[in-house]
Amino acid sequence: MLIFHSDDTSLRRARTELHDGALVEPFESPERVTLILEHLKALALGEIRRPPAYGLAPVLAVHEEAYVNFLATCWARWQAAGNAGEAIANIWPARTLRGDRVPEAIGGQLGYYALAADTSITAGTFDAAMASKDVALGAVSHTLATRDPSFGLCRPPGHHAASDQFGGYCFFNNAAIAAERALSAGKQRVAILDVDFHHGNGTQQIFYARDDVFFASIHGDPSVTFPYFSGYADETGVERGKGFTANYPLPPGVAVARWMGALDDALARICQSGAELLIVSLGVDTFENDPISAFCLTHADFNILGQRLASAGLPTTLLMEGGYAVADIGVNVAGVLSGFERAMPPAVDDNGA
Ligand code: OKP
Ligand code: ZN
Repeated sequence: MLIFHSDDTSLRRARTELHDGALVEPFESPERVTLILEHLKALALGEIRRPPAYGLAPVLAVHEEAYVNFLATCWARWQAAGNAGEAIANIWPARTLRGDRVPEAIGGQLGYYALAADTSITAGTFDAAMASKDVALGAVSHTLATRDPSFGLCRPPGHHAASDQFGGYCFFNNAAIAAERALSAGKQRVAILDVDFHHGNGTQQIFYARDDVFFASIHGDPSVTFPYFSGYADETGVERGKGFTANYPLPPGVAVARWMGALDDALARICQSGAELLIVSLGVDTFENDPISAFCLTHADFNILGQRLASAGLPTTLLMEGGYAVADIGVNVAGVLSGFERAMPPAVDDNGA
């Protein structure tokens, strides 16, 4: 399958992540992409293509302009304010404070636009986020043009990014940007299936009141897992979007058979939804040895995941989200992609033979 990648995703090289009360080296590192790429090359899993630059218009189809401007200028303003470390939020418009005013100073704006303190903003962050969404757009454009599957090696990930919030290592919502492109290319309905360990709160928020994008997510129970305030089973959409969101929260350590059951249910709902395109938010932090997650998928399970995704029979674009067991990340991603190819129906030629 065609693989989309940009070296510019490595422009994000954060030094600090606030984790368990300490500033640590970020889990979401450029090495993740390097290792996946090495592995996909070694297995000759597909041609690797650099996407063109699609500019800001597709970003503004999903994100607020003021938010995009904030991301574009944050690092320069943070430095100009004389701050020594990376830009990390430490105050929010929490429940007892006002959430209806955007402060003027960069420290206040960080809290307004951040949804978590785990994600610093640094010198190359905006450029890497632009490259990441270009990777997603290149991949989905290929699938739209050919109906062939594609894989976008996005980094930073996107599924926690909401219309005007960043966090959980995400800045632009790559899957949402890709879905909007499919709709503007004429698709009537798109499905996004999020199999990352963490709930895709940003993707859910962006499409929560809409019926043109069906969103399903299988993830750690938010009552005990990041992002804590989103991803419960009773979140099913509002207004026109009622019934177009499906959440499958599962307890830490859940048996893989139960996880696969949720996957089958989600895929059945996607097939019933009338979706003409499937976008997979592919996190492999469901792996048994992931350092920040609590599911138990094995190498072999990722291959099965790929096969089941293909069995939906839809034109499919897979976009990279999380996965932090870096020594195994290449094997796990390759497992999904090769499982998908193995289960793909044979190509039908022009005579329908
Ligand atoms: C991003 B993606 C750990 C809690 C915060 C945030 C996890 C972000 C995951 N102390 N960690 O969904 O893989
Ligand atoms: Zn995750």
